[in-house]
Amino acid sequence: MAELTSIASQVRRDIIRMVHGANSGHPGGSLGCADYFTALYFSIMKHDPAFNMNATNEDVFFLSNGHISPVFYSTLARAGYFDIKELSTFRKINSRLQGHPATHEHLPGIRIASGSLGQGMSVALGAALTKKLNGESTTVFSLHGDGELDEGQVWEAIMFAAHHKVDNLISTIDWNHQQIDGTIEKVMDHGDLRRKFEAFGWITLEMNGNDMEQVVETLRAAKSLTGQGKPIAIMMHTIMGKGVDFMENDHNWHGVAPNDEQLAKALAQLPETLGDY
Ligand SMILES: Cc1ncc(C[n+]2csc(CCOP(=O)(O)OP(=O)(O)O)c2C)c(N)n1
Ligand SMILES: [Mg+2]
Repeated sequence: MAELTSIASQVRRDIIRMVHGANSGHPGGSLGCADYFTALYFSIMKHDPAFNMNATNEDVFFLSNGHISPVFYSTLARAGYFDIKELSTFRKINSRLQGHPATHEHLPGIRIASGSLGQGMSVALGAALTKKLNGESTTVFSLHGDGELDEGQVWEAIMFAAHHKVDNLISTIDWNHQQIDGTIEKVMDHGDLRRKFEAFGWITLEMNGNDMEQVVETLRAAKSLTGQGKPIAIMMHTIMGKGVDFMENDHNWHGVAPNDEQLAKALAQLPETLGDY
């Protein structure tokens, strides 16, 4: 557990340094999801950093809220998909690390373009059904922002998944109660998300997404619930900007880069554990 927590600290440093280096990007949601990504790629998923697009006999992850690409790129690099030095090219011209992930750049670990919100669950369903047809006993994971649930396509996918008994899919909702223009409650109140997923026929779990032990335990529990005829959703409580005190719980850090002074303040709060890129 201590090792995972220390990896997550480095991922958070990478996020801050990448967004500062590009002077643009999305630190808030990225910081909030750093523990989830670390647990997934360093403990939960069966995956191979010698990347192949088809992911045959591997677990597979789809990021639907593509704007939090910094946490995805850092995790992939730290897990060995590509050289950590490439993180310094984030959002630069001709970089493989574009602001929103795309397959065009052929960055190892990226299997779909995302950033146009609402589409990732549909893609994850396709992959999950394919794996079932192929007789694989692997799991498909997906991550979605809570603000992203304003997109109608997600609810079509939620219905489809239950109807077609896609029970090898674990979709996590980053329930940070923040989105681009303010709180979820102010922009579009979802009410009780967990009860909604249950009403749509999913098995649901809930966790503190910023408590590594809980994240690992809940993801393990979710994996053990696959194969029971129902898709699985995890309501993940996170804090936008987690780990950097002046960014926490503030939607203004959804998509703004820290200046030099803010960078120094942030890095002072995040121990360098694996070595900066
Ligand atoms: C289809 C679509 N509509 C609107 C946007 C603009 N947009 C980017 S992020 C965002 C808010 C998303 O909220 P959430 O998923 O909760 O992200 P968080 O702020 O928590 O990181 C919006 C509306 C988009 N990227 N795609
Ligand atoms: Mg949100």
